[in-house]
Amino acid sequence: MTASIKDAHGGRLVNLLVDEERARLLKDIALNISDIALNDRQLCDLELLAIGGFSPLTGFMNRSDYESVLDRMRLQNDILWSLPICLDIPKSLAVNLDAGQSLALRDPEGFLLAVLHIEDVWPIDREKEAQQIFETLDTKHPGVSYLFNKSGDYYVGGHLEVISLPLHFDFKQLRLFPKEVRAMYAKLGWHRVVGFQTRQPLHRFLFEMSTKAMRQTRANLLLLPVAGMTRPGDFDHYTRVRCYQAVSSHFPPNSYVMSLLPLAMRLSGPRDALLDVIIAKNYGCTHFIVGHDHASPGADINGKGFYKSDRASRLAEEFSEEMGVEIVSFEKVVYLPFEDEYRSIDQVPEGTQTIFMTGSDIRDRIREGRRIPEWATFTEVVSELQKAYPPPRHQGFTIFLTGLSGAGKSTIAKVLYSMFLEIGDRPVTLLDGDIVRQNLSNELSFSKEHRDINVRRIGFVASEITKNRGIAICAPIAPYEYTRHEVRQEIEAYGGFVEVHVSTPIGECEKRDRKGMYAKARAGLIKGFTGVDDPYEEPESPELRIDTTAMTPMEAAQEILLFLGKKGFI
Ligand code: PPS
Repeated sequence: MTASIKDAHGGRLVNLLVDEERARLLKDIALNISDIALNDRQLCDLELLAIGGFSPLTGFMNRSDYESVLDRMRLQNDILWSLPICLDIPKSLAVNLDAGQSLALRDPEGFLLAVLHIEDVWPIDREKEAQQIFETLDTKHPGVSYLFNKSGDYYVGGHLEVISLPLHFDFKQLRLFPKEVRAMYAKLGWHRVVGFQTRQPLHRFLFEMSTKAMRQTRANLLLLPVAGMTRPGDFDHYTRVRCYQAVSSHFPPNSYVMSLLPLAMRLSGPRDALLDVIIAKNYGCTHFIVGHDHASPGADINGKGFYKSDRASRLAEEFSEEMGVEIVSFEKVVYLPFEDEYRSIDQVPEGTQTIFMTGSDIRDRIREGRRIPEWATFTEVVSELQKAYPPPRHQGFTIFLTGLSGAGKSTIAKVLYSMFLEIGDRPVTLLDGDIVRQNLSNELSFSKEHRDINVRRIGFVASEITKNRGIAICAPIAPYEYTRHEVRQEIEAYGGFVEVHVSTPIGECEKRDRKGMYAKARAGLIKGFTGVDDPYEEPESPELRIDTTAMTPMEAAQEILLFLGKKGFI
C-alpha cells in the first residue's frame, strides 16, 4: 500500500519512523552522543518530516540543499522546494559536532524522539536568508524575528531516523498521517480533492471560498487547519478546531475530511504558498486553494503588507503544472449586503456596495467584546470564540511597569495592588522587581543574558496568571525592548497587556536615590547599573507613559485605572 503512494514529486511518500528493533538500538546510541531539546518550531518540522508531509525530504536539509533552496527555490537534485527546513543549534553545540557524527533530538522534557545523522554543520548567514526568503530585514516580520532573535547561530543537516513523534494528547482522532488521509479518499471513492489550509476559524468568507472551490473543481475538500505555529496573536488551535467542528453541519454531508497539520508557518507569503501546495500534494490533493494574502505575516513597520496580496497565488499558479496540483486562486471575497451574497471582488460590478471583515478585525472584535455580524462569521463560531476569549471585563490582564530604578514603579504597583484588591473581582498578584529577584531569580546577575532570563520568568508567571483570568502587576526595570515585546506576545495570547513606561528621567531618579544605588554606581562600586553604565531601551509604543516627577503614586495609579476602564477591563 505505502509503496504505491506517491509524494509531491512522483517518488514514494517518506516515512521516517523506524521499527521497534531499530528504535532500541538508536536509544542505546543516543546514550553516548550529544543531544538537543527541540523548540516548538523544530518539533513541528520533525513531525512533518517524519510522517511524509515534507516528502521527499528525509531529514533536516544539508548545506547544499539549503543554499540551492535560497538561491533558486530548488533542492540540489532540481526538485522544486521553496523554504529551508533546517535545524538551528547554538554555537556551543555546533563546535562539538562534525559530519559523520549523530545527534539525539529530544522533546523539552528530554524524551528521545529521533537521531540525526549529520552531513553538515554551518554558520547561518541571517541577512542572506532573510533577504532571499522573506525579502526584508524588518524584524516586525515574525519569520525574520525568529531568524534574528530566536534561532541558533548554526544549522545542522542530515538524514533522520525517528523513534517517536512529538506527543499530542489533544484531538488525536484528527491528527492523521498523509498516508492515512489518502487511504480515506480511497475508501470514500474520492478522486478529486481540493486542499484548504487555514490558520483562521472558518469565517463566512473562508467557508464561501472553500465551498465555491469544491463546486468549481467538482472535488471533495481536505481541510488542513494549522495546528503547529501560526501568526502571533492568532486564536489557539483548540479554539479553532472547536470552531471547525461547530460549522461542520454547514457543509454538504460527507463532503470533507479534516486533518490537523503540525506545520510551523514561516509566513513568507509566496514561498509559504508553494510549500503548502507541496504538502497538500503529499496529502493527496489534486487541487489547492490559494486565497488573497496567503500566509501573510501582517503589516510592516509602516503599516503596509510585506507582499502584494496576489503574489502567493501567482507563484503557486506558475508552478502548478510541475507540482501536478491545480491552483484555485481567489481574490478577496466580499459580502454584497443588498444581494445577500458573497463574491470574489473581481466579480463585483462597479458601483455595487460591498462589505468585508478580515480575520484580524473579527479577532479584535472578539477580544474587545464587540458584536460580530452574521455575514462575517457563523453564530456557532462566534459562541465558540466568545467562550475561549471572553470580553475584557472577564479576561485576565497584566500591568507591566517598566523604567529606571527609582522611577516609581514599585510604589505605583503597590497602590494598584491595593486598589484591585479593593475592587475584588479577580485574584491579584504583585511581581515587583525586588520580590522576584528574591524568590524566583536569586541566582541571577544583572548581565544582559540574566536580565532577559529574569524578565522572561516574570512574563511566564504573568501569562499563567492572565490565562487564568487574574491580574498580574509586574514592576521590573526590563531594559530591553525585544524581551518586553516577547513578554507582550506571550501574554496577549491570553488577555490584556498594559505596558506602562514609568518615564521619570534619570536626573530625578538619581536625586531620589532611596537605596543609595546611584551613588554607589557613580562611585564605581556597582558595575552595569541601568542608566549609569548599562542601557535602558525606551519603549516604542507603550499603552501609557507616566513621569512621576510631578505626580503622586495615587495619581499615577488613577491614570492606569482610567485606561483600564476605557478598554473595558474594569
Ligand atoms: S531587570 O533588569 O529587569 O532584571 O532588573 P530588576 O529585576 O527589576 O532589578 C532591579 C533592582 O535591582 C537593583 N539593582 C540593579 N538595578 C539595575 N542595574 C544593576 N546593576 C543593579 N544592581 C542591583 C535595583 O535597586 C533595582 O531596584 P528598583 O526596584 O528597580 O529600584
